[in-house]
Amino acid sequence: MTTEAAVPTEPKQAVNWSAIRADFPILDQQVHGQPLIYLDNAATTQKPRAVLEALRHYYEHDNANVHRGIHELSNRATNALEAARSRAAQFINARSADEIVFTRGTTEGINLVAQAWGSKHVKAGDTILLTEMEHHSNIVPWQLLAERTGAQLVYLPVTGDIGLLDMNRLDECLTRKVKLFAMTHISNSLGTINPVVELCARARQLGVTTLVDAAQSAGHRPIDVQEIGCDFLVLSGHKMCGPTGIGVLYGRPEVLEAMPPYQGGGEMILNVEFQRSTWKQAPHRFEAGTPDISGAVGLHAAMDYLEKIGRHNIAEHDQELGAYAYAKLTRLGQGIRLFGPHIGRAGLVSFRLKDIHAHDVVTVADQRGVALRGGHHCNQPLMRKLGVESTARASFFFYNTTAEIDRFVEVLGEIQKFFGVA
Ligand code: C6P
Repeated sequence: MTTEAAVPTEPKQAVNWSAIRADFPILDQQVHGQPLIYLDNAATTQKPRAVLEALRHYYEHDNANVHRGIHELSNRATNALEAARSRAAQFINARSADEIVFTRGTTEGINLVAQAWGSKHVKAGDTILLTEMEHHSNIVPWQLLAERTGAQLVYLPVTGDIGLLDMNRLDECLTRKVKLFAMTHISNSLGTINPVVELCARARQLGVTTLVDAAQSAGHRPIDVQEIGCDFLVLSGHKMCGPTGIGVLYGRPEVLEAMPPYQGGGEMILNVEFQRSTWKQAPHRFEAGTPDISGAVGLHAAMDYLEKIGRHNIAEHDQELGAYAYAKLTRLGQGIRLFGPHIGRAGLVSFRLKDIHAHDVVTVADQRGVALRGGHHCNQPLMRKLGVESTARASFFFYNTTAEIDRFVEVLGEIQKFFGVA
């Protein structure tokens, strides 16, 4: 089994998806005189009113700096930040709020681990194992660490066009020399859902530390760090209905507590003298300076919102939209090349329309109101492996509809005709 397409089952509830769509004011507009069809959700998702209102309420009533004052507003702001931390712990089934570090997003979470954990545990001759489908955020920080320490990077291969991890090569790559195995949960270019439970279990058997990049999964399916069995997990709030600038790093408490600080400054210290300082315990040790308090408040509201819809429902709907789009796109015939697995895929589809540049596809689609993304999607090594420099990508969220997908496919048909590649 190479994908984890199945989502843990729960009693099915009927969800009124069109009522939910109405929670997102930005979707109700025209772009270039056409109704907006927003299919760039892997880059960032739109925000429901509940999140916008939480941000507004915070700034209208509670705004102050945290952990510093003993005045009422400062206490409220501190409580709001710590309530968001507890909410995040619950959202990913961490055992305690102390396992949650607020970051700017997935990228900063990985950099934090590469610097703080990596500088202590990785040395010359060690190996860091990644997969060939990693985002640059889960490659470059490890390259920087490898340059500093003399460690080596090894990549678990992806199988050609199908875009699954080649599990037959796992034993060869996951050896006792590996210090850390960092893997994406869902590929932002292929839509592959990786078997992170199995990968983490295999790593654990060898005492290898694991990091799961949940940037593309946290808003789309239930996440349970205890079930996954990872040491670290990172996510971005803005990809799951929350504001930009806030994210979460989960760390197993023993692992976090043994890590030196990431950045120095206010908030993370116990005592400072002219020549040396002592640090607070995790997670505060890793949060130097004023945190993104309003971001945490918005993320709290986003998590509540997603939970209210039900993440099992979201996951199911996501996969239905992905499968629907994939099936419709295959009908475009020889003129289209689709990337990633045929079945068990997440709600995004990458493709190329023969030799038409992805940016041309995206530009023409935009003129028709359809927001896509084109480029290497911060997956340059993967693109090279696939033999392309870029793809166009449509990525869905629960507020998208099959009617929007129909229109998107129709627009691609028009583009094919226009460029004569049908
Ligand atoms: N992908 C896209 O695909 P930040 O920018 O820190 O919020 O997230 C970085 C990141 C890390 N891992 C994966 C798997 C990702 O998909 C992303 C962000 C966006 O459009 C931007 S390239």
